[in-house]
Amino acid sequence: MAFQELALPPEQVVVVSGIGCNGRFPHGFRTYGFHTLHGRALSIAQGINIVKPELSIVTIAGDGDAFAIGGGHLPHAARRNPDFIYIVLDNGIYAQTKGQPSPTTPFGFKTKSAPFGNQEDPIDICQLSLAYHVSFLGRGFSGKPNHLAKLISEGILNPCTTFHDTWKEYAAKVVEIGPEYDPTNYDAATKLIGTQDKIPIGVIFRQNRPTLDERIRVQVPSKLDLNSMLRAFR
Ligand SMILES: Cc1ncc(C[n+]2csc(CCOP(=O)(O)OP(=O)(O)O)c2C)c(N)n1
Repeated sequence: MAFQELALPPEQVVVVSGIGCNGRFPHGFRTYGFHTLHGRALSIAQGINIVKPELSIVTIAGDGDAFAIGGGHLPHAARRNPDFIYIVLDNGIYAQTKGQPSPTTPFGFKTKSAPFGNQEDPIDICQLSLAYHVSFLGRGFSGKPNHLAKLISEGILNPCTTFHDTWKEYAAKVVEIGPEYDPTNYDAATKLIGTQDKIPIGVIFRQNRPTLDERIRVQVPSKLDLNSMLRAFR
């Protein structure tokens, strides 16, 4: 729906994923796709963005892929501000490997590998992303597909109910962020994310700053002739 809304032709899109159930994502689109290594989608996507800045890149990760094995990549990607969307399908579990606790699994949640309940506290991935100063942050819910399609450039609550059934809880707590909210206000975004009893969905934070591609092409001294160096790869 998002691709259609943006009228993006398939040959101008590349979907990049790591490993996990979510990693199958590139296989579901008639676009270019790159099903990469566990936790490494951001690295591959940044490389594609530098060499082929004209492509629209959609990068996909699960909560485990993005915040466990791949957790060291987000702060550095955030400070480079590459020009692509990073969608985290947060089902609060390692689903592909059949239900081990992930970084977003609640304390005490029982799984086959944690029969006495998960003994680790979860992290708030929106709070963490905001602390890393991502230039755009949003949250959607797959129970509201039209809203989600508009928010495709955001972190997503995407319940996978097979090993951790979050659907009922999310459906009861989700509220759409109203028009009075100013997503350019960092302090307001921090406060909104701290909301305990509800799950606000929509654009949480937005900031305009130069992208990785703009930085290296515009700000690197022209004598390095970066564009012709990169053209060698095309
Ligand atoms: C280097 C490496 N370590 C571990 C694994 C095993 N593994 C495959 S998927 C996965 C976790 C997936 O969880 P998540 O990223 O939350 O995605 P989901 O399957 O829930 O969509 C793990 C640990 C792997 N494939 N590669």
